[in-house]
Amino acid sequence: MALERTFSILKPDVTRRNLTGAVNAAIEAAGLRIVAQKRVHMTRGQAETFYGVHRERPFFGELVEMMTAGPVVVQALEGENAIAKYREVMGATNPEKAAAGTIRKQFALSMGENSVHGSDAPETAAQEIAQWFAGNELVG
Ligand code: IDP
Ligand code: MG
Repeated sequence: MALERTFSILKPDVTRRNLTGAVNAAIEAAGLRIVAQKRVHMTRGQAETFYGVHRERPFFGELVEMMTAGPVVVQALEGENAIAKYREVMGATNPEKAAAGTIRKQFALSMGENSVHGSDAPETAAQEIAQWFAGNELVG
């Protein structure tokens, strides 16, 4: 299987509770390598662009508020089958439904404040990485 990259965000509920190291430990324990990482405070415009696919959903306003409420850590992760692997390590969107041992089961507070984002497909992974990182910031 080929080496793949996915895009990750440690959401404001993680930075607020000082859990960035704990979440990164779970990422690395799963065999994913953090090949780019930076802490940013998203603007409303950046959050709206990033989650544009959900613009018509009833939770969109709440989602943008939550993503801009504090700093986040944006990351690119690399590994075998990284996109599916990270979705597995993250767990279900609703933490009550997330499997034992997953990041969301361990750390998420609610459906909204669910600690992490991970890309859902190769096309979105490439777009999301390009939205946040220049080529020379990715060091595998
Ligand atoms: P995902 O993050 O597991 O891919 P998506 O359906 O793409 O889930 O939703 C994006 C994000 O929007 C979720 O991670 C969560 O933060 C938020 N979200 C999704 N559904 C709801 C909801 O019903 N209420 C509040 N926030 C939600
Ligand atoms: Mg999604």
